[in-house]
Amino acid sequence: MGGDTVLVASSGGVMRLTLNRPEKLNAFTLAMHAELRAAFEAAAANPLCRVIVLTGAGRAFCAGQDLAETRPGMEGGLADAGSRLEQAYNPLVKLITSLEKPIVCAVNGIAAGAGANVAIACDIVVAARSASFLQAFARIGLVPDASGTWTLPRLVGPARARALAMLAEPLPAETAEAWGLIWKTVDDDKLEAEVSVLASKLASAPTYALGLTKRAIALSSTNTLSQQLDLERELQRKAGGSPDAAEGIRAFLEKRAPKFTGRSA
Ligand code: T3D
Repeated sequence: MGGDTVLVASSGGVMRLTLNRPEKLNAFTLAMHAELRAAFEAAAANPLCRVIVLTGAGRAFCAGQDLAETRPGMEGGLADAGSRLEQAYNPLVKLITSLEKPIVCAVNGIAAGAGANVAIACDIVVAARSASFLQAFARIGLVPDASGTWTLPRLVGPARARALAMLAEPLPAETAEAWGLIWKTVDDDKLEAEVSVLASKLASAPTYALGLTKRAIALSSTNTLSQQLDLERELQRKAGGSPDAAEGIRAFLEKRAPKFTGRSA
């Protein structure tokens, strides 16, 4: 699995996906989208995979859409920029946000355009201190996509979302952390080690319960409190019936560390 533009490596329950066009700052092409989707689908289907780490090769995380592939014709603008969203970005974001396993994004350098928005669509975002997040769209006459107009205001509030999108200035990783856009910032030379510790921890966590947790948090954006309470009741029924819940509670009572399998039954 994987290909030239997305490297895939699996070990100890962790599937690591590396965007691999470093000479073009890992800008997305349709070929890269196809490889990335296939890798996420494989991660979803493989019970041995309990956490996915997404990162970039070289000095950048991802510079968004490859503008050489987008290239407008001589006359007017793009023929149909919406079709690329329909074909590539929207399915990718839906896959990431509906995949019921934790996805960690290790932002190793600049994340621009759709690259920034794919990063913040992941569950836990850890960035190198030198990284930044750039809503580059206004610089080229486009609107934020890859769920940016949905995710940004929810994470940082509408005032900051509007300024980030309209001014298209890079947001340093530390500010992104302070504003709640990402989980945390670490020193550049510690990124790999910190993400590896985090991924190992998640790989031995109760994966089924984490997946249901992800579902509940996603649905909270449209549910009323009453609907959310009903949802929690249903999901707790499912989680409570899993072998990991029995193991977690037994381990607590026996004063030992739990050994979770990640399975639903
Ligand atoms: O239909 C549709 O396409 C709609 C979909 C839209 C989704 C989007 O993501 S739109 C937003 C697209 N992304 C951008 O506008 C960002 C473009 N890149 C930049 O602004 C800058 O590269 C950065 C600020 C990210 C980094 O700047 P810097 O100075 O560190 O690097 P650089 O020199 O600009 O880039 C290094 C190389 O990567 C360079 O190639 P070269 O000249 O050495 O051969 C550059 O052209 C290439 N590169 C960087 N970003 C892209 C890219 N090539 C193609 N597409 C890119 N997005």
